[in-house]
Amino acid sequence: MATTVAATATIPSFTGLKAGASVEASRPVSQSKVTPNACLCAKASLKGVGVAAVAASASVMLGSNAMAFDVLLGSNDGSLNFVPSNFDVPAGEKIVFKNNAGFPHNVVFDEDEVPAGVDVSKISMPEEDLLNAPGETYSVTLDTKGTYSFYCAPHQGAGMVGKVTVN
Ligand SMILES: [Cu+2]
Repeated sequence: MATTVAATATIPSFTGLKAGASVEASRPVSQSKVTPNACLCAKASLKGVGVAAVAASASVMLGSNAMAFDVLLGSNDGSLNFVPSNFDVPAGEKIVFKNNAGFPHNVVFDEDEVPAGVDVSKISMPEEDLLNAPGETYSVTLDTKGTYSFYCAPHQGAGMVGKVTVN
């Protein structure tokens, strides 16, 4: 497990080093062939591209955070329910279910109470899968408009059910 994580973590820095090395290697060649003024221009435009790329990735991250709708699994007083249990989201907005209290929980969509053509197996957690740790999340994005009912398999009998309307 630790080995896998370490291997994955080295990939981005290796890519970064490679990109940096190729930029450095190309500089002496262009400097020897062009006037000092043109060289300054090339450096300035390279800098501009870097800033633009950083700005673009930052706005993408902000956008995805702003778009998420959060639902707590278990209320703060420990009762077994979704908070909120009945809500609306725009189509395509990410819904993030977050373990809060009284876990383990999960999120299963009711195959009889979703819009026609929606495959519940693609939007549900498997009934036997559970969120066990505090703060653990399950995210789903619903693209088809309509009303969906869902429940927590271990606590459905205790009334841990919910409804989302996608519009
Ligand atoms: Cu539950």
